[in-house]
Amino acid sequence: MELLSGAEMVVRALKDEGVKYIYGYPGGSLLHVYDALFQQEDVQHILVRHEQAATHMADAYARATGKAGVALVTSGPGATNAVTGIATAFMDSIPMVVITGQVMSHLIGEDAFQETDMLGISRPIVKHNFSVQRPEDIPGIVKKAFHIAESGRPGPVVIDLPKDMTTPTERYPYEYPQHVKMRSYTPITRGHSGQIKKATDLLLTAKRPVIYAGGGVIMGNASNELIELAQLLNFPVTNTLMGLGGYPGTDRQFVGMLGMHGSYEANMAMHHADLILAVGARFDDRVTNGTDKFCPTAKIVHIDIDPASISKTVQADIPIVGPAKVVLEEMVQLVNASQQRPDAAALHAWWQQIDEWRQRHGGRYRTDDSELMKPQQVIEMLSKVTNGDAFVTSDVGQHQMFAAQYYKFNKPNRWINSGGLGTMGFGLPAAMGVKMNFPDDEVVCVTGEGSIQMNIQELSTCNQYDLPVKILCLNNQSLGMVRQWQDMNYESRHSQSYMNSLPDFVKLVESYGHVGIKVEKYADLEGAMREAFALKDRLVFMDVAVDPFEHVYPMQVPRGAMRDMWLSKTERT
Ligand SMILES: Cc1ncc(C[n+]2csc(CCOP(=O)(O)OP(=O)(O)O)c2C)c(N)n1
Repeated sequence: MELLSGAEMVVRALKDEGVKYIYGYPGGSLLHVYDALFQQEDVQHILVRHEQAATHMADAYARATGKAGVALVTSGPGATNAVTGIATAFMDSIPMVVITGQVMSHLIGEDAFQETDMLGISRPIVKHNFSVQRPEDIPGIVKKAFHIAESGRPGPVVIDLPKDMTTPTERYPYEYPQHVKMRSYTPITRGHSGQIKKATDLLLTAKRPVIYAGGGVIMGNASNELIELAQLLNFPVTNTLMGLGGYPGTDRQFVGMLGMHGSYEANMAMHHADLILAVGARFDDRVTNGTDKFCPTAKIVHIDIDPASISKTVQADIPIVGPAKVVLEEMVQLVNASQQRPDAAALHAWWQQIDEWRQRHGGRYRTDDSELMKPQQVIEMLSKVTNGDAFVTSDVGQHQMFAAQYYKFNKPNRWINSGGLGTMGFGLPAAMGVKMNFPDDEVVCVTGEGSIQMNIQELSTCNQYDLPVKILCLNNQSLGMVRQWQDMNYESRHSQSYMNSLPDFVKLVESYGHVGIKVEKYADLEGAMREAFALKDRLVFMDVAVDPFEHVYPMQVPRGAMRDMWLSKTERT
């Protein structure tokens, strides 16, 4: 058997796991590992400019592919800089393996230089964490880390690696395990047949059904099965922010996103439904609004791979624990085998009602006579110029909601945003992580001038590795989403939400070696965007001035029912 040092084992195990890129930043506790990386070419290391970006790159790779991304950060400040990225992945159930350097084992607990208790810090924001205590355990731990991260309900796994576990002069037999055996961890592989049958019977008697599908459909690779079932039954489908693309955004049966900034028709349909089929969605507070008023007439079927998600905030009438793909497949078979179909007249009336709601609001916004562009117009143009085919990452704020509402995602894994934690600074590194792995696809980061400045240093990484992403900055010169809440709840007292002293973004990106375009008039927008996308090999930053007073609507009234919404600055349901 081959003899390798702990440092070499880390790198070899990643290679044997099929990892091509890892994202990271070196430091004292990882020097042996970095030396091992230097001496091989199979695993390529991407040097970011801040560890947070490394985690977001790994995370976005996972969101686009379903496979765990890998980040490598040093002990102490390197590891704490990665915490936001780990929490971001955790909140959205994203598979990721983060290797954190640690001080020598004998120094742990002594407040050694750059010592941080990463097991303790990361415990509430990881699916699992490991501390390496014997170098010979490294291959098994790496194998388990990937298995845990990617199986069941996915999530981030931290491997804390004391420096003395990687000493180059100490060598041990290396063999990468083929299989994982963990008695205490056996993720479920199929749903309970009796429950699936009961749920399917209920679907076949529904008169006002809605399918509410979340990020679990995307990460569970269940989009095709969702489409098949929805189309077989002619049921309306709404997606959560995390589920967009799980059902085609341009299909007639799609009623838009639901929740706080969901479409009028999606929220109205939810409120009036008699049956809700929730798939890979967790009834979070940004979806349900006041849970005591949530969907008062609906029976709820809830499919989720994580039993802890079921009946956590809203009681399910028929819970089904299992992988979305397998459960939906079984439902499709049962529907196909059944003679029964939902009452056609009732379903027709339901669709008429939904179409009426659609016409009433249908994602409208006002353009006025001024030359100021509306952010919605900019996203609609992006959708047109990229044919709805791009990978779109986003930061957090109004621009994120406009992108979710107005970009029509027809494919899963293409809308990449931080839904659960809402991490400003996610968008650019996420776009980089996707572009690195999908070099022939268009990758656009929709951002705001607030968010982009949280990881703008990564423009340097983009230069080093030739990552020609496009950045679309909806520049409203303010922390728009904060300002909107201040308008709506604090009589427009705009406490600390104006962004003064903004850089000249065009000059800034030029200084990093990229191209900047400023757009101030709608008449110039399409030309500018087409020019940006024509520059295939260049990173282009589009600094687009948009109406600073625009709000995102609909917006649910706090603690109300799904149907309680503001539809504009002056209209309420
Ligand atoms: C790291 C972080 N800090 C603070 C917030 C709170 N927050 C949410 S949206 C927002 C404003 C974002 O401003 P900008 O990026 O300019 O986007 P806009 O809303 O103007 O489109 C803030 C401060 C956050 N989500 N993340």
